[in-house]
Amino acid sequence: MADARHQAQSAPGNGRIAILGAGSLGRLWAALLPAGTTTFIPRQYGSEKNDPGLTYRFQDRHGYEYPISVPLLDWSTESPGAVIVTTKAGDTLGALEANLPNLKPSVPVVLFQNGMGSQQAVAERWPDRPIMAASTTEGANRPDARTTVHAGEGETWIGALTASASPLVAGVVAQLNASGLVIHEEPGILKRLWGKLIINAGINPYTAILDCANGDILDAPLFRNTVGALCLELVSVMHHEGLSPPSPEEMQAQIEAVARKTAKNTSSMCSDVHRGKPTEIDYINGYIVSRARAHNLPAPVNQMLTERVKLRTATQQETKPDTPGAT
Ligand code: KPL
Repeated sequence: MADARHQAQSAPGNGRIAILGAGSLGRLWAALLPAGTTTFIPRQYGSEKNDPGLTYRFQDRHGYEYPISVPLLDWSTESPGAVIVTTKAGDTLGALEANLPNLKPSVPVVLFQNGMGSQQAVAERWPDRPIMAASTTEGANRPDARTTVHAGEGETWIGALTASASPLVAGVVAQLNASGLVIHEEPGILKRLWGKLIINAGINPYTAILDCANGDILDAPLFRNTVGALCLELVSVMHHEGLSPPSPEEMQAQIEAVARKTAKNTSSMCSDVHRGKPTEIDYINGYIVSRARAHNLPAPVNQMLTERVKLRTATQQETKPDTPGAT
């Protein structure tokens, strides 16, 4: 069944939205924004290079499945109105280095990366560009290479990381609202990103190490024996970063509540390990370790989780050298 939004071609006023990163989240936005208003930015050296566009099947929240076709951006003939970046945290800086020279300096760039550190690196690299960060709880996955599923309804918050982005946030939110998703302007985006970082730091590494669904960590001795100390480390780092963290008990309750609510989900990190892909551990627990070091604080639990996830990735890559997968 075709979605009504895709029947009507809407003409964007000030350029289409270009999406950098054709993984689950990038495909979710491309499927839900009105047809004709998005393009994918082609990879520099990819199989997509000479393709006219990207075609896949999309399953919406009601279980309806329909085909989506999104053209590839041709930088020589088109100037996008905004860029949304849905690459993995570790790929973001390189992907932007390759593409930003083509983009007008006044065009907003919205970063959708998990964890922390990649957003700051981009804002520091291009301080004069309008750079924004987004935090989202929308869930999407790709059960196979041709299908993208909108797996969980959530909300998205967008806020400015650089000064020139501040006056443009409302316009970007209005543009993305055409997706039908719930999107908010967020003046305190860093606090929001830290909120998500806490959840990811408290769930993702455990699922990757234990090779289990989110809910299964709750009774695992590794989680039970270390989550209290993990929260103490997080609280201490957040204090030193000038943020107002919740109490360690509240933080643990938040982590456990999300693990319970998403009990059957496979976390993004567990799924990366399965597919033999690099994880985002350096931008989650690894980021906490580096901020702890900067403040001369100990972070042994975050350190242990970071090392164990890296070990899992290395072992998996040895046993599964040719895992096919998504971007
Ligand atoms: O955001 C997530 C992830 O998988 O990265 C959680 C909250 C753990 C849900 O799966």
